[in-house]
Amino acid sequence: MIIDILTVVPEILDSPFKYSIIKRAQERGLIEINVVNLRDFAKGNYRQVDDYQYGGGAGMVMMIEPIYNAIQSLTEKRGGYDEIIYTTPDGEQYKQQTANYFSTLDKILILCGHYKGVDHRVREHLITREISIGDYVLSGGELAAAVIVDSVVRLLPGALGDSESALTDSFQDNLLAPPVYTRPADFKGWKVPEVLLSGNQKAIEEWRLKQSIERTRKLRPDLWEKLDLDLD
Ligand code: 6GU
Repeated sequence: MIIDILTVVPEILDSPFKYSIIKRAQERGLIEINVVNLRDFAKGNYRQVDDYQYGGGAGMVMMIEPIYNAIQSLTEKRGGYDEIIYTTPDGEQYKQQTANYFSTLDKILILCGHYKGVDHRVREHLITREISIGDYVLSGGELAAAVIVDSVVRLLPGALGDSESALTDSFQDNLLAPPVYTRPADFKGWKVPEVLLSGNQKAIEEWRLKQSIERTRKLRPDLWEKLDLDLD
């Protein structure tokens, strides 16, 4: 899978992909991540990428021309993208099922939003998906892009070891994951639930499912209601 990321602040993405699972996935050739500086496609001495908005108002807007040129150039180089994603707080809310879908693609481009956003013609004509990672505002789309990449890479076959299966992640079945424990079994009198030490695998699985259900009902009633609907 190829993930290209177009940004005006490539430095923000210097480190997120250098460690752990994402690093290993790159070394194994499962994924190629390229961070591209939008300014390289801007014109003039100042290589301007943003400008005042028509109609007035505070905040700069990302110009269409450098974005168009960058997307044209990258699209040609890659022979097309499966999705061109724009990160923006007013996009569709990112969910595990979106990550699952992205993980099935060969080539994606992520355009990171900045300032007041992009000239709306970019969204109308150049972008195929608009993604928000939650109902809060970030200074730019780079951290959102890193979130998307991380959530997608861990789903690629071979990215995780056997012991790290993504199938048991929270949200994969709309249930939160159960609590986990490791040694020691008793720390200052704080004990690990007895059933986990019992060796009774059936009882352990039942306990985990019950914990998942209880935690989901209590902490995420919105997921719990959806689960009820799914069972109908
Ligand atoms: Cl994708 N971008 C920005 N700037 N803020 C956000 C976001 C994205 N998702 C949630 N807040």
